[in-house]
Amino acid sequence: MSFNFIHTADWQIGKPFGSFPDDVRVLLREARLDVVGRIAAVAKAASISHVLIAGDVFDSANPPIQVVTQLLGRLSAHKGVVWHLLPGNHDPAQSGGVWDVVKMRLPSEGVHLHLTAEPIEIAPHVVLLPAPLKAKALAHDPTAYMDGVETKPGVLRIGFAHGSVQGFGGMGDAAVPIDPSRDRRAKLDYFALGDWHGRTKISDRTWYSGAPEPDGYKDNDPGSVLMVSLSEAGAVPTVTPVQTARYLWLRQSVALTSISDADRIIEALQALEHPSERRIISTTVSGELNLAEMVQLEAVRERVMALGRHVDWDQSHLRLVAEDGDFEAFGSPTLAAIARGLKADAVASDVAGEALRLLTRYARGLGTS
Ligand SMILES: [Mn+2]
Repeated sequence: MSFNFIHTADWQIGKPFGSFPDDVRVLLREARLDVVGRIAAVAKAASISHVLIAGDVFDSANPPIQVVTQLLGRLSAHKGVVWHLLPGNHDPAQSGGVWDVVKMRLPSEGVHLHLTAEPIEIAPHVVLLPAPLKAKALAHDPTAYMDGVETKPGVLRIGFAHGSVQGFGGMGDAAVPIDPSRDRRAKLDYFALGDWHGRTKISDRTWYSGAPEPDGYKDNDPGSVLMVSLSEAGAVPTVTPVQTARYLWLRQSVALTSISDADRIIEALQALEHPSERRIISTTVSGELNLAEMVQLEAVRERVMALGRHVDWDQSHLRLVAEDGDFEAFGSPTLAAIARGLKADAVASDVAGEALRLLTRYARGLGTS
């Protein structure tokens, strides 16, 4: 009895991405919905019918109704794919919450909600053991009941839960403890977990799939789903990651001692295979530059801006090292005096440093941005 399925989690549909400009927020929200189609394509290409979404399907417990209808529309557009949805800590199963809204609009087939901790046979000889969350935090392990669930010999047992595996560095964001030896205790053939947004193998049978579309700069290997093959009860599963992400999120941090160090910023971006229109970049520069270099850095910044769909450029920790003589080139004794004053204050004040940078740009005819 073999069984193949896809394990994914942490879709966080409806995440607002409030710190981004409006146009980018729209793209990032849309990418989270679009990934449904890419996952369905992965399933169909491998003749897989079942997709397990291990919690945090929605970003919040009360999303706007159109977030729910949009997702249900995407899910039901793929005939032949059965989606198994599990509440997580972001979208716990509480009365009057998002799952009541989903239930009322459930398509006639293709979408299964697992709102109670009840084993269910999802295919012949395949039993799913879900551990839905009913609260954002729990003191007890919601998967403990799986140990006592009896199934017939030869039946495949798949655990399905959302939370933090204990003793694994407190990973994940849910305050829900899960015993890392649950797969052995409950004789699970596979344990599909959600919460940690990166792909992580806990044991041969226990995996976090990570989010199929990254939602932040965390360097934890997000952006794929897991294709899982169970050959027979008790056998070690074959787990194959498949990339599904649209956007690559990249955070770079470069300390500059001279302007030539800034080449590293460009080189790192040019080395990426992921196309620039699908990169979300955060670049932080620190260190010290002189006035002429500060002006050259503006050109670097403009090049970087063209190497991503969104670039968050932070140089608030970069210090301008200026000689008083530099300011005489402004051609105005008044401006030079102000610049000298700002330079003295910049030692203790970021605002004075930023004002000096802007004054320098302005005095050199470069505008004030
Ligand atoms: Mn979570």
